[in-house]
Parts: sequence; C-alpha cells; structure tokens
Amino acid sequence: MTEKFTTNNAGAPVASDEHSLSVGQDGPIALTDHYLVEKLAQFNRERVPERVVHAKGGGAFGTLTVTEDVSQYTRAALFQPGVQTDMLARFSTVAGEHGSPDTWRDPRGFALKFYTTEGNYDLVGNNTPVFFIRDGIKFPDFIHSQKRLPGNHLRDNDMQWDFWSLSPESAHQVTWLMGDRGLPRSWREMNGYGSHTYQWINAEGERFWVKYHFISEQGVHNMTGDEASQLAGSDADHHIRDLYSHIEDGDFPKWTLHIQVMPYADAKDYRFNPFDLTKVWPQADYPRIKVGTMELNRNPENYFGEIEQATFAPSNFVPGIGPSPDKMLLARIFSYADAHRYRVGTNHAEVPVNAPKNADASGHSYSKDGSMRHHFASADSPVYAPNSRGGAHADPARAAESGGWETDGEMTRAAATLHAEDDDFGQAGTLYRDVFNDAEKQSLLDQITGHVGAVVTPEIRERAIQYWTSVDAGLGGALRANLAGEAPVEAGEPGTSAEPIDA
Ligand code: HDE
Repeated sequence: MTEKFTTNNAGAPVASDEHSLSVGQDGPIALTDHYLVEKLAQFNRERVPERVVHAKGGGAFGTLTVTEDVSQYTRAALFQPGVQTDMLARFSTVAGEHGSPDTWRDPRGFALKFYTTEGNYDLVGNNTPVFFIRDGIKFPDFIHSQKRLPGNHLRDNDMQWDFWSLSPESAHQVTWLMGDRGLPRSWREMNGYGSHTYQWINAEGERFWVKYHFISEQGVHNMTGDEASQLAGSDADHHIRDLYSHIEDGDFPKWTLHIQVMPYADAKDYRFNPFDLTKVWPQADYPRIKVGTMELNRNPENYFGEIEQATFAPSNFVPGIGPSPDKMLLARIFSYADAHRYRVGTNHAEVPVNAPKNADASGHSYSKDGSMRHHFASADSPVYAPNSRGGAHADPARAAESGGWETDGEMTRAAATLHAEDDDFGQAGTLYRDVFNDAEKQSLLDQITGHVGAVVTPEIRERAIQYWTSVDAGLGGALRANLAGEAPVEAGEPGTSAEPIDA
C-alpha cells in the first residue's frame, strides 16, 4: 500500500498530527500554527443545518427500470419502455432531530431523485399515500405541534391532540400513523407513495392525472411498539444499518412502481376531490397499472457528501410531468428549493449528488456565480438571453411544460371544492374497518389508548375521543371505555362501508 502523508486543506504537508506548535515544550502555542487553527476552525463548521423536518435518514443509489409501456400517458423520457435511469433514494422519519431513533412512530420519508436525460426528476413522497393537512399554510403549525414545547423543550401529547382534534382533515393520516404502518420494520419493508396527484402529459399533449405507488417486493412488515422502543434504546440507527448492510451483502431491495391514472376530464365530477391530499383514489375506481421496478444497489461512498447534502425538490419536474391543483404540492414547489438554498447553499445543485449528470443539455442555465460556484460556461458564452451570440435559447416544445388546468374565480382564502363523498373521517373509517385486520384494529386501539391517555387537559382528551368516534363509533366507544378505566373492550366490530381503498 503506498504511504500517505497528511496535508493541510491547501495540500501542503504538515509536520505533526499530534503536537501543536509551541514556544519550547511548555510555552504558549504560536498563532502561526495555521494547521492547528485550520483543523479547529474546520471542525466548528462541519455541520450544515439539519432538515427542519426529516432530519434523521439514510439512503442509497439504484436504478429504475421501466418494464411496461405507459407512453400513452407520458412523454417523460424516464418512463419510456425499457428505459433504465439511475437514481438516489433517501428514507427518513419526520419529527425527530438528527440523532433521534430510526424506530420512533412516524411517517417515513420516501424521497427519490431520478437522474434523467431531460434533467433531474424528484419525487418526494412518504410511506403513506395521504397527509395530515390539505393546505401548506398549516404546515409549520402542524410540525410545531409534533415537535417540542417552547418552555421545557419536550414533546407533548396535549399539543399533538389539540392540533389534530382541531384539524379533522388529519384523521386519515393519523389512523395510518397510529396503526401498525407507523412502525415499519425496515425501510426495505415499506411501500412508498408520491401521495399527491400529479399531471402526466403524453407526446400528443394529452393530460392525465396520476398517483404513484412503490410497492415493496420485500413485503410490508412492521414492528410492535415494544420492539420499536427497545431498538430506540439499543440501536438508534437500526434502519440505516439494515439498508446499508443488505446492500453491502448484495441483497438489493426492490419496489414495483405502479401508477393510478385518472382521465383528465374525470377530475371535475369524481366522488372525492382528486387533488385532496388527505384522500386516496379507491383502486376499484382507478386500478393500479404496473410501470417497472426500482432497485437500490449501491451504498453512498460518503454520508455527508451524498445523503446529508442531497436536495430533493418537488419543483424538479421534467418534460411530461407537472403539478396538479393540490394546494399542498403547490406550496411544496416553493418550500424545498428555498430550504436547499438555506441549508446547503445557493449552488446546492453544483454538489455532485444533486447535479443533473445525465441531462443532455445540462449546464445551459443562465444562472451564474454565487457562493461555491465552480461550474461556469466558456468565456465566449453569453450570460443573457435573448442574444445573438449562439447562446442557449428556451424551447417550449422541448420543455413541454404542463398545460396546467382550467380555472377561474375571485381571489379567495377558502377550502378547495368539496366533491360528493368528501369529508374528513370517511376514508379513515374505511381504512380502519375494511383494510385493517382484527389484530391491526386492536393494536390501533391500544396505541391511541396510550397516546390519548397521556393527554392531561380534559377538553382536549374529550375532543380526541370524539375524533376517534367520528372515525368509527365502535373504536371511539372502546377508547372511551379504556380511558375511563373500564375493562378494555375489543376494537369495533367490522362495519359495512365502501370497498377497501388501499392496501
Ligand atoms: Fe416536506 N419538507 N413539506 N412533505 N418533506 C421537507 O425540505 C414541506 C410534505 C418530505 O430526504 C423540507 O429539504 C411543506 C408532504 C420528505 O431530503 C421542507 C409541506 C410530504 C422530506 C419541507 C410539506 C413531504 C421533506 C425540509 C406542506 C409527502 C425529506 C428539508 C405543503 C408527500 C426530503 C427539505 C429529503 C422535507 C416542506 C409536506 C415529504 C421544510 C411546506 C405532504 C420526504 O422544505
């Protein structure tokens, strides 16, 4: 093995790894010991701000392979038959800070970056198909309620249930969260969802509404509350370790990508508002259509360089894919790139893991300079458009920007249009009654008994019991009995209701 010599950041050899430069062995340290200064100053600056949500996570690189033909729905290069696209995935918890346990009860982030020939496409989802709220203006409030009280810096069940019980739209996602899927056994054994409704545009310019489902080929397996608590103490990095070691061992996790497709015109009269992020589209209405396979098969070389500094943005669309009227998605389109500029820097896209490395026309952007910029156009390239100097010019046909959607009306601050079957608790009740089996029903009851049981403010506790009674009367009754100290009762009897909506 060739001998290596320590250098400073400027590449110059250094005299010692162990001794500062002092006047005599026992004298003062000389300020000229710039290597000592460099090491300590660099050390103080090793952290970038952690993600304000999804701070704790891990990830790996892999490949998306399209095995079917969905070109009738989209012209996007990465979704054409037979195309293979390399990618990055990052999985995460939501509320916990950097060093928090992987096994805390939480939704899991399921963030994907596809390095396509038309630019990077980011699909930043979760392991649940829905979310807690419908309008991004409530997001900071929601997260504040899940994190720490300003006074004692502790998480607080009263705060959580005060917010949830006053935000009934949260019921579907909270049922997912308090159910078994709030504790995935590993990132390999959970599904991923784009959650939002997106728009696909095909080569003829026809528009479709789509939802993404990444179905784990390892199956969906969860852990019990006791297992999760035990691991939170014994191995806070359990999920990071599991993914890393399976890939090291050549046991590559795979997910089958399916989409649900809604014809553009169906949206207007569909029974649920198809852009409401607290709702799923029952598969009986829009069956899943297979697209291909995602496989994770390469671990990061360097966690900080490739995972901590990775930036995933819902605004990173590629031709043939666009947004929908989902107000949550529209708010996220601003927020993520803003977070990246703050957290990693103006030129976060210059960090190799974020660079559009496979894009045909990468580097033809007119953005320039800014801190840490190190890619630049040739000296004879114009830095403005339009120009008569042969510089790049925009091409609407190549961009194939989403045609958006028809809309009109006065400016207003109001909830989106309610459709025939829209409400706050219906799909939560269907999930509980028709998707959860008896064991899952019981563990949900046990979990909410413990969680609501820790609420000390009587009117918040009562609102929380009402909340669960609105999800399912039997469940709410059992919860009330448990909390009243009466004998725990079985979870509510399976009720009759709409067909199962998502498994
Ligand atoms: Fe996020 N979210 N989010 N979120 N989110 C962030 O962006 C935000 C939402 C999700 O591994 C932040 O880069 C708003 C839904 C994941 O790097 C931030 C709203 C879904 C990750 C942010 C939402 C997600 C984030 C923090 C309401 C699932 C981690 C750091 C409109 C569909 C990505 C960052 C990674 C990260 C904003 C709601 C998933 C603060 C404003 C809904 C997986 O910008």
